[in-house]
Amino acid sequence: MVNLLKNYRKDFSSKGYVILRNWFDEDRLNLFYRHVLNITYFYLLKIKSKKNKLNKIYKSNKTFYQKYCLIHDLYEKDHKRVLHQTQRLFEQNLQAQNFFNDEKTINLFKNFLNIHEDQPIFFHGPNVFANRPKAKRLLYKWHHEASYYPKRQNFLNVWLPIFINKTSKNGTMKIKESSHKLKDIPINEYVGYDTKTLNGKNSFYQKEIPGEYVKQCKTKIMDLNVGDMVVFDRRLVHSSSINKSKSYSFALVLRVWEFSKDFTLSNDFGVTYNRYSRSEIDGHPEIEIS
Ligand SMILES: O=C(O)CCC(=O)C(=O)O
Ligand SMILES: [Fe+2]
Repeated sequence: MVNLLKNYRKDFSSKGYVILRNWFDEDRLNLFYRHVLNITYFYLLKIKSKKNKLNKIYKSNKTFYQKYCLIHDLYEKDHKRVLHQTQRLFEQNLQAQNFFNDEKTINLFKNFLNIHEDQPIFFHGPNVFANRPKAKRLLYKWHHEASYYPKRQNFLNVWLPIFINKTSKNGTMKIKESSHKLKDIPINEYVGYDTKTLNGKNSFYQKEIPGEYVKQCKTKIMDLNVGDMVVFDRRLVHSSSINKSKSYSFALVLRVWEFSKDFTLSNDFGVTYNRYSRSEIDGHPEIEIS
């Protein structure tokens, strides 16, 4: 294990990411799926008008994956925001966080963070990232996590497929190999994915790194099976991709952080320099500069 860890660390520093194959077993994943479904079910039960349909799905003999997809279909049209809230609930749930809580995984995280085993680490997440067939509204352009958490100098991104494997067809994440070593890359801020979704109410806030600044880095498609996980550097550039298949795909995302390198005493992982309101951001997805 010690030698293996050394090799992982080497890859992590040179390429900015490491893929850990078969890291989680089936029992652990199934237990986690049960928590995901239960948290989602009991939360959405509060919406009266959909209660009967929700109960029918929950009590059916379908798989966790099928039920979770049907639930998404049921709330996607009229209750986008509530659905999104459920995906952010897991970060406040002990059983969901426990998915990552074993000695092997914690040691790996501390090793990648380059800290002593006694030094504490913290979880920001996990959250579920849903990739709905053909939907662009909730996809991320090229970006790195460092710009979303500007005061945090030492943290990891963890990403893994849940329920079904991620492939180039069903909307997986793409990364730019070794892009964590790039310096002075510009960031374009706006809300939406393209001109059609620009300023869309329920769209993501983009801190896009324009593609031309990372074109020299090799693009790697995260073709990962359920049970695999990728851990990547906070500066590694990555993006979503469109789900061209007919079924949903889902990822579980987590940030693992520690505070020893940060010039802040805030206990808020997401503390920023300034808070602008979204309407004051003068960005646009189609800015071109010469
Ligand atoms: O899964 C995706 O499409 C993007 C996820 C992402 O940006 C992240 O985990 O930081
Ligand atoms: Fe990201």
